[in-house]
Amino acid sequence: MEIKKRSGFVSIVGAPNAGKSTLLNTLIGQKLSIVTHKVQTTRTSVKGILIENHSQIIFIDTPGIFQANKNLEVAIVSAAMNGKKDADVVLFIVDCTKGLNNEILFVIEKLKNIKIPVILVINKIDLINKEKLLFLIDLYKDKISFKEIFMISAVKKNGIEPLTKWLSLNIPISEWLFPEDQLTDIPVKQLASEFTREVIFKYIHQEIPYSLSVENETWEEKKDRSIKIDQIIFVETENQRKILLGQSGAKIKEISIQARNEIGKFLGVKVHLFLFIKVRKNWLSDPERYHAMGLEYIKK
Ligand SMILES: Nc1nc2c(ncn2[C@@H]2O[C@H](COP(=O)(O)OP(=O)(O)OP(=O)(O)O)[C@@H](O)[C@H]2O)c(=O)[nH]1
Ligand SMILES: [Mg+2]
Repeated sequence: MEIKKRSGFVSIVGAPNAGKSTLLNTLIGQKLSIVTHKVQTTRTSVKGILIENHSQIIFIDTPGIFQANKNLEVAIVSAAMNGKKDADVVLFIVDCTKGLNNEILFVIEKLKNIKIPVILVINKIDLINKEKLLFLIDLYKDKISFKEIFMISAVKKNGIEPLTKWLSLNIPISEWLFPEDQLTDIPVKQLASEFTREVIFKYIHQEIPYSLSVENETWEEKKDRSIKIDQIIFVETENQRKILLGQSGAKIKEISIQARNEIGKFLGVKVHLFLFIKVRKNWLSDPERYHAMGLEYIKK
């Protein structure tokens, strides 16, 4: 009997910080989407492509869904909602340590009437005991009719195989939609600026990461194969610039070293990274900057 090929889109959706990007990276076995302990890390959708037997599963990591207020928040949530529109399966991921809180209920509300099959993936099971987990499954089960429920730890890579197996058998029968060797749709250069943003999220503890963006200014491949990258970090105020710089530029230096290592590791070549901080007042209401990030600017 001829085995049919399958190919389809699986949208990973959930509240902020549920572990969506961690799951994508674990599934693909490579860091494609940045991860931090803070909410609203992911701003645009990132595709990661996995081949499992005869199936090509295209995962879409989306930004967290939450009650958005500011312009940038509205744009990020809109990107998340768009991410699930074209999906063949919606993978709804919850952080089980949160129980069934308002954040999760908010996402459930958004998923209630969709026609696409929804599977529930209960994440971070390394952090709670079995009894509590069983109790939670019952709570979640009542809310939407899920096609299937999985329990995983995206960080510890537990429970991943049954999930990918199920998906490989339940996405549509189709020719593969992407070339066999393609892993992602995120351009390498964009990923490089994302790595810098990730480091800033980790090093700066104020609200600043939420009001900055990182863009590549130049990208120069040298004869010795090393790459010189200039990136601009846009902030909104002079004060934010000062915090990012640190005492005599110590902070930005630390960030730059860390980001250079991350980018170099990913590209597999030596990287010379130069970071520039620019104050651009009101960039958060400048449609151009949103387009540069791959977001749609929606006026609030
Ligand atoms: N203990 C534990 N921590 C996890 C697990 N999965 C993710 N995390 C942590 O949860 C935090 C958030 O992970 P992300 O992958 O950035 O979450 P996200 O859903 O993509 O977040 P946003 O993009 O901000 O919406 C990080 O600190 C992860 O290390 C898990 O299975 N177990
Ligand atoms: Mg994320």
